[in-house]
Amino acid sequence: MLCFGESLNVMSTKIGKAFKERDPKPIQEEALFQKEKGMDYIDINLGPAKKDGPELMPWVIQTVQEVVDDIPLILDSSNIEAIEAGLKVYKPTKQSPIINSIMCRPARYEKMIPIAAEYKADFIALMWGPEGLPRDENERAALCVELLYAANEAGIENEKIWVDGIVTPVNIQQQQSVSLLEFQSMIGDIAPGAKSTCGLSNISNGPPVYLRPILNQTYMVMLERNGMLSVISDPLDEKLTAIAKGKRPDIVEIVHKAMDGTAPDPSELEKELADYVKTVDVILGRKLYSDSWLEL
Ligand code: THG
Repeated sequence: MLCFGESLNVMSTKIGKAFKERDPKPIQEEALFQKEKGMDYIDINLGPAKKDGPELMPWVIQTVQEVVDDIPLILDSSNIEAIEAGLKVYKPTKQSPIINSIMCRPARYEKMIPIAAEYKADFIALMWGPEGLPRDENERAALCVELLYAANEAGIENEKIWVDGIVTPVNIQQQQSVSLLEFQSMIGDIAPGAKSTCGLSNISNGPPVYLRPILNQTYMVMLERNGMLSVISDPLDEKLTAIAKGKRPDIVEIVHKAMDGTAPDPSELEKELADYVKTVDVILGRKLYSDSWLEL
């Protein structure tokens, strides 16, 4: 599982301030930190950046690449001019940079696909359609086929496209977490050769902070089993990265068993593994979500 560091992010107080004041130090420290934590890509998230995006994105990219030039970058902003300005100054890395993201809305993708093609950038294909979040895996599949067809027509092959079926908070709509798992297992057929990614931490957006890691870790293993290739994740969560990098086969095994319904009863397991079994049941909707699911 590839890990894309999420925390070079305008929503973080420290980084948001550094973006605004054009202070390179916190940004360079964060990039070096993510490298040390084993991140495979760094997501540079400016948010909407409506006003100064086209000036800010190239500045952040150059600031990061001054200290880390061997990790590819992900350009994350809804400001199209900011993305293009960033690609213009991007110092080539072994893997192509990734545009985050192109939505399944013709008015957006008709502008952005030519930019991806011109700069030979990869892009994240976000399954967000004209009516917003798709209702189920079949709507996700229909959006995916439409967007990848448009990209293929422009000469971009599936291998440069990272499909993002969209992770949603488990405490709001459990059914959506299952729908994404279903969609994930369809990608190989509907988009052969395409890669995949997701904003993993979205699943735990809402639940108490101390419960976020177990939700993120469990869902990552479940998604990987269904074909997920990468996650935009929290580099501070060392256990998550360890699981992603194959260092916790015991956790992977218990999650798979829980998915199949063949795990032992949680009462027969040590607490660490029992928590993963309980969390699989919550994500799959076998148990109703409540903040106290681990205590039950
Ligand atoms: N898909 C794609 N790109 C994405 C997302 C996605 N980019 C943005 C987001 N979703 C993924 N990135 C984050 C970044 C931060 C957090 C979650 C997802 C997060 N931050 C903490 C918070 O908000 O509580 C801490 C912020 C802080 O440092 O203060 O949860 O789905 N393609």
